[in-house]
Amino acid sequence: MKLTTAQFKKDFLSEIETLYSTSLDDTTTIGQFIALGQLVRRYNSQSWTRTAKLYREHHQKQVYYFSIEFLPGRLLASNLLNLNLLSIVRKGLKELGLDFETISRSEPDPALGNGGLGRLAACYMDAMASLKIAGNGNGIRYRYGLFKQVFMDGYQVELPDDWLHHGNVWETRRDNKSCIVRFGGNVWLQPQPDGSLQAQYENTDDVLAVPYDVGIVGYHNDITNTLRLWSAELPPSVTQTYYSQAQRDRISEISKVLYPDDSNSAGQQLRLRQEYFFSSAGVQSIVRDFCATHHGMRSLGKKIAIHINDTHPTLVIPEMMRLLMDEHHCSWDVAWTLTTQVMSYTNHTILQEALETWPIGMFQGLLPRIYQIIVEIDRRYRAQQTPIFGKALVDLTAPLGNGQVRMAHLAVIGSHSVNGVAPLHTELLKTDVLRGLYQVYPERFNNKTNGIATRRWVQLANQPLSQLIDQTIGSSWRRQPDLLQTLLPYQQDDHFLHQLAQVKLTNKQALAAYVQRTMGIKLRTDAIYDVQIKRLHAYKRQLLHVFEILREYFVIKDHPDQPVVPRVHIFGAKAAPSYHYAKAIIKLINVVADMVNQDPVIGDRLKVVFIPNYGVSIAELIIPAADVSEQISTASKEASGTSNMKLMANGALSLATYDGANIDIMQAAGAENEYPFGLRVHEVYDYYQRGNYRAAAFYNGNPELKRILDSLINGTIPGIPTVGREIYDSLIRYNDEFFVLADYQAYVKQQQQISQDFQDQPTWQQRALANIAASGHFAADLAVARYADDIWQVPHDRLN
Ligand code: GPK
Repeated sequence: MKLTTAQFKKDFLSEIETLYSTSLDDTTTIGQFIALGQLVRRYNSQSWTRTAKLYREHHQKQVYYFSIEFLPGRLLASNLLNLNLLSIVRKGLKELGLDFETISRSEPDPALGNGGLGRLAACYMDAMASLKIAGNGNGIRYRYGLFKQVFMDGYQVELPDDWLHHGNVWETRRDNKSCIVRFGGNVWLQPQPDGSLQAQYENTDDVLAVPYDVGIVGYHNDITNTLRLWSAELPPSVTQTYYSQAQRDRISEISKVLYPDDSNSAGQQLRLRQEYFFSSAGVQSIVRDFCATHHGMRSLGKKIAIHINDTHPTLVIPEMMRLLMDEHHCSWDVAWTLTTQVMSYTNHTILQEALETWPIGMFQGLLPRIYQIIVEIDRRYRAQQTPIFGKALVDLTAPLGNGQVRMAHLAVIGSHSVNGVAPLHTELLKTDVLRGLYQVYPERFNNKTNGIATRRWVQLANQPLSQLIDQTIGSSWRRQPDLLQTLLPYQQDDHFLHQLAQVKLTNKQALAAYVQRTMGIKLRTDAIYDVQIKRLHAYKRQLLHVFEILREYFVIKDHPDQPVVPRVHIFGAKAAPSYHYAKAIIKLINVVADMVNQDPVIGDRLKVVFIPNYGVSIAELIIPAADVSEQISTASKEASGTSNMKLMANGALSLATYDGANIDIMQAAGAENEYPFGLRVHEVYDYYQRGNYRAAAFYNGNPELKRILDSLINGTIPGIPTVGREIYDSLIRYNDEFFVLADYQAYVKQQQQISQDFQDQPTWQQRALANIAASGHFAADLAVARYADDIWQVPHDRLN
């Protein structure tokens, strides 16, 4: 939009005046943020209204992305970037004596997700708007986000994340779009005079779902899509006063907190209530909107696409069936055809414990009508497929089995498309996790490799790099990230490589300043910044990284006078509060960090920083400063990874196993520009099949490794008698489930290679550039365009 600096200043001051009835110098930073947010909303309000109208008038097919997690990050800067107002606002504020970055940092970062899955959903929202796809998000407005992490005595402590304390400037409550979601009670089918059956309910627990809409601004295209987040409230009723406190609590609990357990199927009833709550409210509002503009249901499949992001929203399938049959009087067959036309599903993990199942007893009690529908889906599936595939396979793959409702099976059976998130992952879905269903529906399976919002992760997070790229190849890459390829010839340009090194230095200085200010640790900026940022999970093997730190520590202690290439090891990770082992590793990292950081012999040659409360905003600070990207999961376990893509786009070289999208990064940027190592998937599977993995053999066969492991239990690392023993036992006594010891030697070899290679800065920067240049490959815009073409069948802008 068009705006002068003078106009902006005038508008901003008047916003302050309207909101606070006082002058600018009498406001707080958060107050200034809220005023600025309101103003940006006002600037964008026509676009939001117009977008909705445009889609309606053109009868554009709508995509609804259902996700129990969204991690949008702070929105002020990204909205301004997309509205093309960032530099005007920055300049205007400066003229008013204010600093944009300071104001921006006061914005709460909504932690409505755990990790990769939730951030992916947010990157895709941004991409849909930027591609002019009529894309809507559908999720939960958690009153409290993922816990705030602090360390006390090195242990993780969880504090509530009161992100709505000052309200949320970006949201609009829409009471007129509320709907009722029913739980529990009794249900029966009542024959009607016309012979049809009508579902009757009694004694249900009703919850009012109220939507809060957040505008998602497209990049320089005057499009604003909607992310709809549902909040659970008491239904309006004359008898409202008779709700007992217990009933009130049960209702408000539904949208109170995000489940902090990621990659783990939480068995709790509340989780199932959350899942049905946002699935039902979302589908009801979709069908209501659809009916307002269409006659009958016939064209539903052509006008609506519903995407199921992991299994949590799978109940959209029986819920759509319920609405079509019970409220719109479709036959089963018509309803089923429409439902499967509309639905598509993405799987994000092969970990068994993350595949959701619900005990039938609990499910039936909580969702009796939905359960009836699932029973019928199950019955028909068995009747149809048994003659073709036999009873054994059908038992294995049906929606109901072993006394459980199996969400992944229901999602595959009720969708027309099932995708994994990297080629290897999709292959493992076909051959392992969902192989039975792949036999039944081979045509449904496809791959959609994950992507990242380059706008946030490069343009906003790394402005020094973005400016250098602009100066070098012009600014078209900002719309078409694949143009980053044209940077590759600058591998031969010494001046450019020098500037690239300067950019990295600037970013390291910014991170070092943050670490100094918040943790009191002083970091050298000429060290290798070796970064591992992701959820704390055994399969992601932060432990392997700790072993490398201990190895480096012992090298210096043994040979204090020998020169070493300085390193800074940086961690960011939250552990699920109930994940005992992950919390033990957090304690270990913190203890090792103290031991190393305080040792005068070590000095500034080796530092370890575990930055607390990792999330989107801290990632934006760490990623641009990274030299080395640790992507060291056990081969087969990381479905894709997305921090690997963000780090490469910022010029970090991957130290990576042959897992998930690491493989694709190596292909795109050239393996010679990364540090691959470790077991391949087939070797991991061979160990499983043969049962011949012996962790102790690696321990006994490698004195260096033995010394490291022994240091966990012999007092070398002080203050971890229990934690150290527990970790030691997991490796030796319980035979190292994730093959940490098997990969140790190959990992260390690459780490040593890194120390050597880093000293040749021109060559290192050439390789960093190869990564940046190849990163366009992983732009979310491209990934979403593939979803649009292959799965949702919706039109979109071309990226040129
Ligand atoms: C996968 F199953 C899950 C989950 O519950 N949470 C989550 O963040 C991640 N994921 C995968 O672990 C990553 O490999 C992947 O890149 C990400 O989802 C997005 O697909």
